[in-house]
Amino acid sequence: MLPASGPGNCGPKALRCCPPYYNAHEVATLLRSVESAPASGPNFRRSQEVFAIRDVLGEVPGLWPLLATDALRRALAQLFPAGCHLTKSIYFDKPAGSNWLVAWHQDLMINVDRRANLPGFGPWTSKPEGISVQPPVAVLENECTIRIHLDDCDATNGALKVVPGSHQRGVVPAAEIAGLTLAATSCAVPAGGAMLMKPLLLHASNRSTSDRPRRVLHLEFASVELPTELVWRERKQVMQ
Ligand SMILES: O=C(O)CCC(=O)C(=O)O
Repeated sequence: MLPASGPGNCGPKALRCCPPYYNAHEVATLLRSVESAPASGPNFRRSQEVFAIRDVLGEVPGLWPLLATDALRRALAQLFPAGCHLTKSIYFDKPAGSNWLVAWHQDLMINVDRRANLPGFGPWTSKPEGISVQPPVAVLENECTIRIHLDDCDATNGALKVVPGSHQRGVVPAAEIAGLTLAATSCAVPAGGAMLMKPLLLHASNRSTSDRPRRVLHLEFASVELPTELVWRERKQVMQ
């Protein structure tokens, strides 16, 4: 893992773990807001092992004003000095003792409003919650994910494991992934802390062996625009 740095000092690396962005009161308020979600519809996935809300900012409109603190805005201004937009938001609750594990992967798909025949875009998927596509690698290289942790998180309750530097390899062929994961490291983050990573960073997470939950708000941001034929389905302009 790279050395810790403050939100005003997050450089253009694949991964940074920063001191808390949100204090205990703010974390409790964020959790109450998420818990107010209606919990039904195609964006909700609930089982014993995981509770996930896709497009959580759309499902819980009161969440963004709580998230958009000075600390988050400073971090975004450092990452995207010319401004940016949010492109995806997901809430993940990995409950205590959960058997949910996530295999090694890169985040290659973006959510869009329609299909379009565009060079460099594909494969496409259509799910009940909407259409997704793998864009050209330049789009993925531009994006940055901020994962806001709402519980103390370590290797026992599903901290992300990552392969440092793997974001610089473009789209990694499936056959090469296992060899690269020998260099993996686990990213512990305190409640209220944020983990910043590039979507092309290889990552995975283990089952929980802990009696503590691991709740995370996963937010993706970009400064590039898509071709005029396509719109990011969850696009939200970020005012800095
Ligand atoms: O939160 C996790 O454990 C994994 C989620 C993930 O890998 C993803 O959203 O791409």
